[in-house]
Amino acid sequence: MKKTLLTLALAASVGGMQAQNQVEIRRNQVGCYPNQEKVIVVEGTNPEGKVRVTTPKGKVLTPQVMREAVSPWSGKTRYLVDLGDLSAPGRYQVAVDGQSCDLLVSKRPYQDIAKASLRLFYLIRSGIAIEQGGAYNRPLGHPDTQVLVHPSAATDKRPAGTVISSPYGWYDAGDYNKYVVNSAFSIGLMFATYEQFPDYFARLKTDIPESGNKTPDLLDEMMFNLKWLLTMQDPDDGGVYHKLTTPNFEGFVLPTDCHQTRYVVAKSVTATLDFAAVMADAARLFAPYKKDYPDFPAQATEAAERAYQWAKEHPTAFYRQEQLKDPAVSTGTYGDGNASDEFFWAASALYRLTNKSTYLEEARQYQPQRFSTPSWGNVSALGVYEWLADLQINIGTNNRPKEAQTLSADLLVHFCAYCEEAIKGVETSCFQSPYGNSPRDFGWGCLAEHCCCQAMALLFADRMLGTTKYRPYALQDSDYLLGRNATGYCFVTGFGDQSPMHPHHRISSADAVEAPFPGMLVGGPNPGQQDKRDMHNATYPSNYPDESYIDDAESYASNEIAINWNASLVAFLCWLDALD
Ligand code: 9MR
Ligand code: 9MR
Repeated sequence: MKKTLLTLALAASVGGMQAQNQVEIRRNQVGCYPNQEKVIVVEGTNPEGKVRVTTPKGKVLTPQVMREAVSPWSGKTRYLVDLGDLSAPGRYQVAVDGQSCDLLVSKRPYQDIAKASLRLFYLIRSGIAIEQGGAYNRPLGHPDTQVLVHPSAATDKRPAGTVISSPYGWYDAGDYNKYVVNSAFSIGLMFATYEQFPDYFARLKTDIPESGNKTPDLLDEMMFNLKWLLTMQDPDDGGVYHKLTTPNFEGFVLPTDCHQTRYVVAKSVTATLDFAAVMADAARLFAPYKKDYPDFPAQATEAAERAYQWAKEHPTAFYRQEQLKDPAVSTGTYGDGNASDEFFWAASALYRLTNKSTYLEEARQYQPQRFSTPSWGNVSALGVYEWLADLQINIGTNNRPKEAQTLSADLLVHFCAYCEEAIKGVETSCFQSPYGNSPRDFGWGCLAEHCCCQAMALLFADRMLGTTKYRPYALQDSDYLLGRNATGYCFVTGFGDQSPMHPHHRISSADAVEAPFPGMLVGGPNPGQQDKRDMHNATYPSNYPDESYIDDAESYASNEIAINWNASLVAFLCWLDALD
């Protein structure tokens, strides 16, 4: 809809007034656990003596201001109020100066959102008709049964223009392409949580076509993408195409209205190693599900080992999109000029699968010297998680040689150092959370890469150490994500009372349903604003790092959705939900 000058001017003046007078209450809009700290953040007034909490039974409480915090970026003063011990489940009403909101306390506040975060992957499946999506049902689009080999990927046996079939898999994000790096990373991240809670996932049903079989729905969902990934390996040499893509991004149309030719392009060392790692994990994790997937573990093992071998022989085959021609390609790059972390993850996963000492040696060779949260561009944390899980299983046994034990122990030390560092700033933070206190916490995809992945790491640390020390901090990150932040958004679609309605997501924009798919995590505040020049109808409301977010479909740098980001949401929220 085009906005007239008058409405824009009105909005600006109202916005200006709001900035001065409006009292805002920021809180987790989804819900809290009974035994969790319950802090709200008030902006626009000093709420001392003005906060009223009405319990589900009608009792009125008057909590005090705990502290005030001045934003290092905007200079805004905010007041943190600890609502106290609201441990009885139910809906509490919170009022400050004429503003009010509710706060839900529940034994499993994240049950629905955790499930929706995983079910989202069903809704973004490509190459099949969506028939269990309710209002979001749609006919088959992107069959990908006739994909061309791009000149950059040509070999003697598969010259340019060869037609291959490469169906299924998830759409990457707001766009319709399928990228190996991001696909493998996303599955690997969800596998890390799956491995910790197989019983929880055995019970978690997401209402997908495979829900009736003997395999957990999470694994079935992963299989939908793994099937596609297998087709991305060149059967002749074991190398893996970097992506399956149109030359240019499609318009904001439905899958059935997309008509550009799709190509598989150059093989890359990073895609091939991520493929090797995730296939190795999948071979191991699917082994108990022979009834549904009898041949898969052997097939995945062979695919993983061949891919790894190709990568060893092509260690500098980095993806260079600018070199592609006939046609040139302008879609997402997932480019990365350093494969050490991919070698580390792949060697680690292959060692766990095969017990071959060569993989242990390679993993040691590429061992990272510090822990950084997992992202598509730095997958070393997925390697670390392999070793932490391996340690859990094999500790106190003679199953592992000394070198493997030392490696796990070293990585655990770095990992704990990271977690201690992560929680340092909470007492003085603006929103009572470990996430969001450094300018580096904000950027493209930050809510996933920095918020969810940090929180998941904290939960993992508790599990390794047998403590509950880090859990409150992880919960604080969920509070931030779900509304207790500078924008007031609960950043997951379909949840909370102010959540994104206009994500940069082609299907949600082009379909007839007003609400976007539920359960999608948006990228989040991004002061880089790399989309500014492409935005014609909207402007960022602020340049402050933590407020540089706009719920507008034009904003791909702050409001897109993506499989790796949703994977972090699954990994984090399912972990929390599984704990209780
Ligand atoms: O829709 C595209 C999105 O998926 C990507 O993340 C983003 C950055 O590569 O690009 C989007 O496409 C835009 C393109 O880059 C520039 N022209 C406008 C396109 C749609 O907004
Ligand atoms: O998640 C990616 C982010 O880290 C990069 O900064 C950005 C620009 O290269 O690309 C993001 O990935 C996009 C991908 O290239 C295409 N599909 C949409 C992805 C999410 O925006």
